[in-house]
Amino acid sequence: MINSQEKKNKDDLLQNIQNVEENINAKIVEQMNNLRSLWQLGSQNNSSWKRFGSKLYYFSQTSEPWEKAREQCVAMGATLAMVKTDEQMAFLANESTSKHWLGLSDIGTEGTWKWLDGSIPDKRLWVPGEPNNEGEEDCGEIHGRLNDIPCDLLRPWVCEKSIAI
Ligand code: MMA
Ligand code: CA
Repeated sequence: MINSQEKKNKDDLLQNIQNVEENINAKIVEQMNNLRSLWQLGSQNNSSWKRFGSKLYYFSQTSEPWEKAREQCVAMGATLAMVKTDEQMAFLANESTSKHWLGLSDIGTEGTWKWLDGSIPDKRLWVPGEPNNEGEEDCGEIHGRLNDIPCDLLRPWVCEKSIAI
C-alpha cells in the first residue's frame, strides 16, 4: 500500500521521464533534418544548395511571382532568403547571376519593410536610393544589394535553411 505522498513522487518521476523522452525525440528529429540537409548538399555535385556559414542556399532555375516563390521555398522545408549581414549579402550577390527574390516585403504596411521573420532590414543593405516604390513596389529582390519591385514580376528566387551542426 503506497500513501498519497509516495504516489505523487511516483507521478512526478514518470512525468520527468516523459519530458526527458520528448526532449530526446525533438533532438533526434532536429539532427535527422540536419543530416538530410547535409546529404542534399554533399551527395549531388549538381546540387543547387550552397553552404555559407550555418545556412544552405538554393538558387531556383525558374522564375515566379514573389508569393509563388515564397511557397516554393516552404515546400522545400525552407524560406525565401533573409540577409542579415554584409557577409551574407556579399555571398548572395556573388552567387546570384541575375536578380532574385528574397524574403522581403512591405505587403503588411506600405513603407515598412520586413524580412519574413518580422525583422527590419539593415538600411545599409539597400541599393542607394531604394526602396523607391516606383509605381507600386512591395517585394524585395537582390540586385547587387536590395531593391523593391512589383510582387507580380517573374524572378528566380533564393531559398535558405539553417543547419545547426
Ligand atoms: C527600375 C526598377 C526599380 C528601381 C529602378 C532604379 C526603372 O525601374 O528596378 O525598382 O528602383 O529601376 O533605377
Ligand atoms: Ca525600386
